[in-house]
Amino acid sequence: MYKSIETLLVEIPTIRPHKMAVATMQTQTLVLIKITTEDGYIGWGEATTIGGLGYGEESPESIRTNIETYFSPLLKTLTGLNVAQTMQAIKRNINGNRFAKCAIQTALLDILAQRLNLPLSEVLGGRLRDSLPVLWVLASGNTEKDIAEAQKMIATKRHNIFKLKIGSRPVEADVEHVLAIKKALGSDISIRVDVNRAWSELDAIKGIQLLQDGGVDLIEQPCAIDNIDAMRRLTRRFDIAIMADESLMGPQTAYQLARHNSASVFAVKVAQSGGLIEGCEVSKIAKLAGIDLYGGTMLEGPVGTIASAHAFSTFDNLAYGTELFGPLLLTEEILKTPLQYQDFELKIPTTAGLGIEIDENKIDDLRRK
Ligand code: MUC
Ligand code: MG
Repeated sequence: MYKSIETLLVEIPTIRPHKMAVATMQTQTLVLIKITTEDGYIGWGEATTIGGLGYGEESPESIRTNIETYFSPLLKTLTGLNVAQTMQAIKRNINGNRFAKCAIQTALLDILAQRLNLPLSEVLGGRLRDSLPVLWVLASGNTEKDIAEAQKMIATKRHNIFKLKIGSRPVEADVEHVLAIKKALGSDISIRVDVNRAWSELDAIKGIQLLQDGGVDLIEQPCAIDNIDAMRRLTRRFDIAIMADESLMGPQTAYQLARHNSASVFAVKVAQSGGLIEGCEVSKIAKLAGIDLYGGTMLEGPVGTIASAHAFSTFDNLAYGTELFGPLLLTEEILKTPLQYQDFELKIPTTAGLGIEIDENKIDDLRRK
């Protein structure tokens, strides 16, 4: 049934250095999966991560090795199964590897949706919207540059919500940086911060108080991944939204975070969840627990971005919008027709499958040989 499963590492420089507490990116390594069926369908998926092993426990190289060594031979033995049965067989045989599982599931759903001649969102239960709000992340590392970048985004109607990457400087210096940007952009512009788990609980108490007083709207992943007790205490202590990002690794952790009241918002990421379907499950857990939703990214290129958009389009409340801007951070386009960003939103394609056309020549030029 499956003729080939290819894993491509595609290197694309970013438009400027992207500075986070966990890594500074100058290039993004897209991990793309291409599945070709015996009857001629092609499905694409993406398993991109951030900063090699700087962000998570899977690297582009480990993802490719694991797909080529374990997933691909197994997939070729699985015939006559639907997507759910295929993923069940994969999960029974392969532990962990959420990013690879997500990419493979995406490619299989892309193929299924093409067979049904439906947009992928319909296979996931049905879209509730045709476009999604998208914020921009200011991470140049320089306050003046960040302000100029944000002002340009607002003037061109690309983004009017901003997330700032902090956590690599002392708390006071970070707070000064954030509040200078907040003041320059004005009270109508929503500013959020992502600490990428850099703070101790005491740092967090100090930083969050100052940021809350300064009019910031949301604090993302202030403390360590496993420290969900600190996240609970911070969520309870402050009025400002506290969002779980790295601590959220699929439905099981979503349930634990919800059960312990350790976040008021979930950043749903399809790769971190282990698949589009699992990302939708995380959204259901949040809904039942009264937790708000935000559509997150692992700074994927257009494949993972649009796959995420199809999944997020099925969420009935996305109170904090999305950060599906990954392709806009890259200097090269790998689609024949770029994704459409306009009026602060990303349009979700209405054609079959993912609804994108990959420029395979471009990928061939950029891929690691
Ligand atoms: C993260 O931690 O949120 C998402 C946007 C961005 O700039 O970095 C990523 C990772
Ligand atoms: Mg984050």
